[in-house]
Amino acid sequence: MKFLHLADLHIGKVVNEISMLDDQRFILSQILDLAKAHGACALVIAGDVYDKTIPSEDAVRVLGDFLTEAAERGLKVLMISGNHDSDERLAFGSGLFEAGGVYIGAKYEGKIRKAVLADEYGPVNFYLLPFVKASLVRYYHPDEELKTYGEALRIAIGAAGVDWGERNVIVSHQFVLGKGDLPEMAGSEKFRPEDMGTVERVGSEVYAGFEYAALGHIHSPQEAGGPQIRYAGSPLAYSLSAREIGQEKTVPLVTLGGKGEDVKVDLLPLVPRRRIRHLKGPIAQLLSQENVTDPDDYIYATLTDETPVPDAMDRIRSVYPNAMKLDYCNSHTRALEELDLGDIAGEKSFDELMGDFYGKIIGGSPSEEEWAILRAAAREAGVIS
Ligand SMILES: [Mn+2]
Repeated sequence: MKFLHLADLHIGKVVNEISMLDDQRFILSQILDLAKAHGACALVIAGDVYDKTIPSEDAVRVLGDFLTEAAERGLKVLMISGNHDSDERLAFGSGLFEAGGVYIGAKYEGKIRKAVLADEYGPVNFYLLPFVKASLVRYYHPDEELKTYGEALRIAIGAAGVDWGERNVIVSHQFVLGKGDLPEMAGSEKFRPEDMGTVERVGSEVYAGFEYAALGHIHSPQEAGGPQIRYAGSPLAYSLSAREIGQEKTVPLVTLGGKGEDVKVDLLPLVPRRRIRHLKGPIAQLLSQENVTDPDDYIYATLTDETPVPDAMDRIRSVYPNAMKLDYCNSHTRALEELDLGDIAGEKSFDELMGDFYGKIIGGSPSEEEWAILRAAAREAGVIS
């Protein structure tokens, strides 16, 4: 049996004020073509289906069209909710959808939903475990001593009645440590690993015994503790972080043989409708004709000109209409980075500091009205009394 592993679609995502819906439609259609070209019979979607708990009408339509198209092509869909999804809303109609081969595990209510597909070797059980917090699992298993997300998963999986003599796949959306290491973030995740308490970190050993663990949550494609425990990563770059710009996004094609046979994972490259690219240099160089390629791409431009360029963004958009972001890197920005704020502040009063700052940035000194606004803000922030 072959299936594609997707995760973190974030349908409806907006990156630097640009809607990704057309890009998402494009990449989802490419994924359907890949499924056909490689003979996959199912799509696994490991959570963060939508970007928001209340998705826009357009986002709902994109998912609806995608599921309909998948079902029309005879593909089964196995989907869970992630922390960005509303479990209740994603669960809507899931009982009905099953007749169309769309299995949704969006809401944990004490038992992991199991969907059974079959191939020439027999059944394959897909355990659809939505994103869960320890408190939710504790609510349904009050007799169990559990504090961490790892313990919660162990208990939830333990209660699922998995037949380890059969082939089993788990779909899960959690913060998983691979062999004790933190996962490598892409930059578009809405959390930082250093903010994740040890309670929320799940050891990859909780997925031991499954033929494959299809994970979601981290947007960089990677293994998490073994070749058959994987983050698919998001299908598109969703941030302008140095790591995610230019990162090749892939979709794992998982091939299951009979019980005990090796599980094969091939990473199929995805080609976005528009790439996000970071260009750096003086504006004249960036916009000179011989340097301009793929003008429809999403451009993040860093200008190295020493003086601010008038109407810089308009000029860039006249060549790159989908430019997303503009900033500068020159001797002034470098000097700012090197400034020691403690040094500058020294023993100066609020009025002296603000006066200096205003003089440097705007020139002159603030008007009485501006002083009133500055002092009101400072009072509110507790800086002055
Ligand atoms: Mn995500």
